[in-house]
Amino acid sequence: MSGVMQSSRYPENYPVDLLCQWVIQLPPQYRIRLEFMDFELEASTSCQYDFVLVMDGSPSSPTALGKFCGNSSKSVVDSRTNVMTVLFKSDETKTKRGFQAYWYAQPAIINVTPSPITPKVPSTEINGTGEYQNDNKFLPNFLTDIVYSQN
Ligand SMILES: [Ca+2]
Repeated sequence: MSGVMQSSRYPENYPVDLLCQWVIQLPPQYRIRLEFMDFELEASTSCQYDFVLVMDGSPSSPTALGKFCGNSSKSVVDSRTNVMTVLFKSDETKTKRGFQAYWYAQPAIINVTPSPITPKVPSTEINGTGEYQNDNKFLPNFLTDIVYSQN
């Protein structure tokens, strides 16, 4: 799963007074990586005129991941959920080339609470010298801490 998004009329200058929104929603076991390949918006100190706002989650309950303008975009933005919303706004003056970005799905890394492991009682044997030895067949705990979800 992947796709490309770009500003209106790219690579020609984008129009004024624009408000565009892209919502990428993937199955829950995926996360979204957004990579900007080209980025040129009107620059302003706090990106209040023209900007790209990348948000985690749906438009109704978003969390900001980054707001970009000018020539300086963070080149890669990763979502924390399976939904990413990208907003592009331009004001009434000054336009630039705009942006082009590529997004693709990545499998989520899910932290699973490890289920309790019943300790095995080490079996013992008596060797030739009469000493006890463990057979050391315990599962290492860390193997259950991280599960890579695959589908
Ligand atoms: Ca502008």
